[in-house]
Amino acid sequence: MNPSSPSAAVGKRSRSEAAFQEARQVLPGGVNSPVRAFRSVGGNPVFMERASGAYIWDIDGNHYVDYVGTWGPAILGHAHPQVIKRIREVAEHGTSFGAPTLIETELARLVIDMVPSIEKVRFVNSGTEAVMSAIRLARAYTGRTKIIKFEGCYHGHSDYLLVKAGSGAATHGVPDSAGVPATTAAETLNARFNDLESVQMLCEANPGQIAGILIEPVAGNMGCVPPEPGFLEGLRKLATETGACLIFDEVMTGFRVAPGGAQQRYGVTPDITCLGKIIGGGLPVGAYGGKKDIMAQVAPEGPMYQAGTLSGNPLAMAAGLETLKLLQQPGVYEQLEKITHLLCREMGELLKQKGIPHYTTQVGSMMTLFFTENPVKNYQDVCTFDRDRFNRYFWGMLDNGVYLAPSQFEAAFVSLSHTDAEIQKTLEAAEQALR
Ligand code: KE4
Repeated sequence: MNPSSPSAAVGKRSRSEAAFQEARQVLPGGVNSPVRAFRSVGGNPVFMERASGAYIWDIDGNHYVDYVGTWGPAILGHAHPQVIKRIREVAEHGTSFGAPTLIETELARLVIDMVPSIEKVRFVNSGTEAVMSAIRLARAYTGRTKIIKFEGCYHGHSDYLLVKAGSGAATHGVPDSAGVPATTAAETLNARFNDLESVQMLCEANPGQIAGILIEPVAGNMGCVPPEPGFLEGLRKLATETGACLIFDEVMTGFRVAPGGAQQRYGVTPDITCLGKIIGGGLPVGAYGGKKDIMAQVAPEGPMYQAGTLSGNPLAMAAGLETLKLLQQPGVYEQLEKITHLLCREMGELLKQKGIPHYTTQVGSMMTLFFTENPVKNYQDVCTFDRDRFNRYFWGMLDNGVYLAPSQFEAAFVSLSHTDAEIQKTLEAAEQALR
């Protein structure tokens, strides 16, 4: 039990504690992805066993209203019966052949129909792979090497993108992880989210060298931070003027904030789009796509090499296809928007009553409650949050049956399975957690 957590409405978590001690013997940090280790909130992670709809159960038998949603894919709710049924049916005939299958073309056609900028798409196995490949594509297409990204945005763990602004911020980045060569990092520049001038300055300092401007059109990895009016339009204009590719990393926002992602919601068309999470319906799928003349660079059609043993495997394609089909049903996105707005409104009211400084953001069915009184427009603003208050909130919510991302720098995800009942449970938990 975390020392700062109040008495638990949820039962003990002793099996999780024991499981974590064992996992640490064989897995670095006891996990297969760092954020799961709960390091930023202190204490040890909860081991989960099953999930259904809006709920997840831990190995001690406690259950929680889930707002992590496996970091985005579970937009329908966990274990949707039609998705599970489809996975079972396809698995009976084999999971992967390493050969073309009809279902890859079917999913590709659906993605092309849904996402305005995509005329051709390549499936890969993660968001990291999608963005890594998109950068190589932008470099192949433009013949240039430098990439502009934005502080606070995360695009997976490829070397090109584990890069922060260094002393020579205007002309080169520096590694933000051990193992990333300085020479690699030097090709990546960091601008400030919602600050067009910071992008303009980098373009002027590196004339004719920018291969791509890469952005999460709605930031989700510094918490949910929407683009200010005109910001995405300004990036579009800059990319066109300078000959750089505008790359939208829609791994999180794709099929989340609108059927056609952020590019549909905000009416700004990128040159290359990266997808992940929801597109796999909970199985490992990523994708990158764009106009035919850009995608013509991709092998075997063109000179840019990219490959993958399990890319387009029928099992993952089936999960993604079934998920996207279900998302196309009438009223789905209105329902997601409505229930998420209810959550934001009611939580805001509660914090106001308690006199707790906060700033809430929502785009579609992703949202973040920031424990800061300042408006949040970029990464620097997020960093003003009250860490102790957040950590007490996190553990209080967990102890009262609500599972949140263990970091202020993450978004919460609402699914089609979240109803008024789950919002009510969340408010009751918050009433306890925010005492
Ligand atoms: P994956 O390689 O984790 O599938 O995708 C990387 C990625 C790329 N782009 C965006 C916008 C992303 O949000 C992500 C991954 N998101 C994190 C959560 N913020 C995944 C959770 C984790 O790293 O364990």
